[in-house]
Amino acid sequence: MILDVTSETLSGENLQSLQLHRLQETIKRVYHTVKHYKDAMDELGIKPAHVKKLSDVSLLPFTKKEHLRHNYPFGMFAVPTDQIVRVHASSGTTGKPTVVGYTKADIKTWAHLMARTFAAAGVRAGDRVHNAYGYGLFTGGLGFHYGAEELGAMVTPVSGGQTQKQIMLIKDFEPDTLCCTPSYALNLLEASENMGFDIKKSSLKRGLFGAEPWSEEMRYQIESSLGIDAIDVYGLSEIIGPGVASECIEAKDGLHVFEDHFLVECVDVDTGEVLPAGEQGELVFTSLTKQAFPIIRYRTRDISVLNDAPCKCGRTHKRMKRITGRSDDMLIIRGVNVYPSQVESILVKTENLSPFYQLEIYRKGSMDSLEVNVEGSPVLISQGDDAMQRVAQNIQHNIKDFIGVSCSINIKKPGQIARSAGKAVRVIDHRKED
Ligand code: DLL
Repeated sequence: MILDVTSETLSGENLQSLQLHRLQETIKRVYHTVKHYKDAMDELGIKPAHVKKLSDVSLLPFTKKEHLRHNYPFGMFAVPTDQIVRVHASSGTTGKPTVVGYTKADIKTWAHLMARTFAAAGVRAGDRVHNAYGYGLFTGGLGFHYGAEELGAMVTPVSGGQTQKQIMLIKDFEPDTLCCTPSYALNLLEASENMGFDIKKSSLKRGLFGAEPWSEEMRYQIESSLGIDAIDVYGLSEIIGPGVASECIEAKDGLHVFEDHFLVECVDVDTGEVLPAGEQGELVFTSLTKQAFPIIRYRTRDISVLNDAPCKCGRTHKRMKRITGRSDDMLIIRGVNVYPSQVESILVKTENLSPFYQLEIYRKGSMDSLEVNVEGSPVLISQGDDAMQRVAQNIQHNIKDFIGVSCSINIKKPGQIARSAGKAVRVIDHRKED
């Protein structure tokens, strides 16, 4: 079967009329089937018929994570539960997770979008995919799995963990495509070095990385140390899972949003006002084709910038810049806004460090303090305290210069920062423990 990607190059006018038709159908459907949406629209005096053009989407109420929590577990479903064939749930650090559901048709749509994600990254039928995203309630494992199969690739469903075994499977099965979080790619690199295996010389040609923020510098680090192309893949369970937006191998310059299935807006975090392309804000998505769990103007809390300039790959779908971080991950330290990914950019560029790091924030009295824990390379550690102190001072200086915040740096020995098989824990905010 040949993957149909014609919708990726629709002209602006054709794409917009497809989106408007799908938006109107979605609004009509949720208004009549999901109590939350009817109540929220009635409260604003909006009826489905008021949505006459695409920009009328801004008349509709936002949906927030708390609305999904209030309707736990199945209250946001737009079809009877006997039509649901799969549920996933997002991990949520506190309280109940958010539950999402899929009909058979939704699973097909998702597999199709993930097949397009693989194709955009340069994967073709017959290629071999090593899938180390976690299988389970998390959408990563099964999302990538179904997409690879839909494309006609051979998928090894390793899931996360058992890192040494994964290296053995990479050696023996000779995959060309690696799928995992960017931080886990670095774990694999470290494990292969410990096993005396040069992963750069392995069969791997590319990796599809996502599920956590990562910087351009981290991309460079992964590409140069694993000898692969590293492609950014974005999504969230509330919208469908992975398969919401993805980079193309031709440009690797922003992620194309699958606009035939999702309407994207970028809004001011504080006011909710819709921002023009080029301005940084929070991404908001409306699903256009989902049956079981349609979602209207979902506030993702993910910070990005939209770009509607043409891309050299020929796709007409808008691009979003790599995620800077989440609005709720933004640390405010003594009045300075700090995203962990900004610190990452500086650490990864510094010589003689390993890319494993963690930020800890403390409050003593009314004073916040930031501690950056980062592992030194074995070479640096062997050079002793003076050398480590020089590197620490250099990082401190760069963080103050580029981000504007003072911090202390703890250079750790290799292996002292916890490794994760999925999303890395980059921040421990001790202020929240008070
Ligand atoms: O992480 C879905 C996914 C799986 C995407 C595998 C890509 C690859 P959730 O667990 O619901 O779903 O977490 C969604 O993760 O709101 C972002 O904050 C973050 N995130 C996902 N992809 C990226 C990315 C999956 N490429 C949350 N860059 C989102 C930065 C990302 N952050």
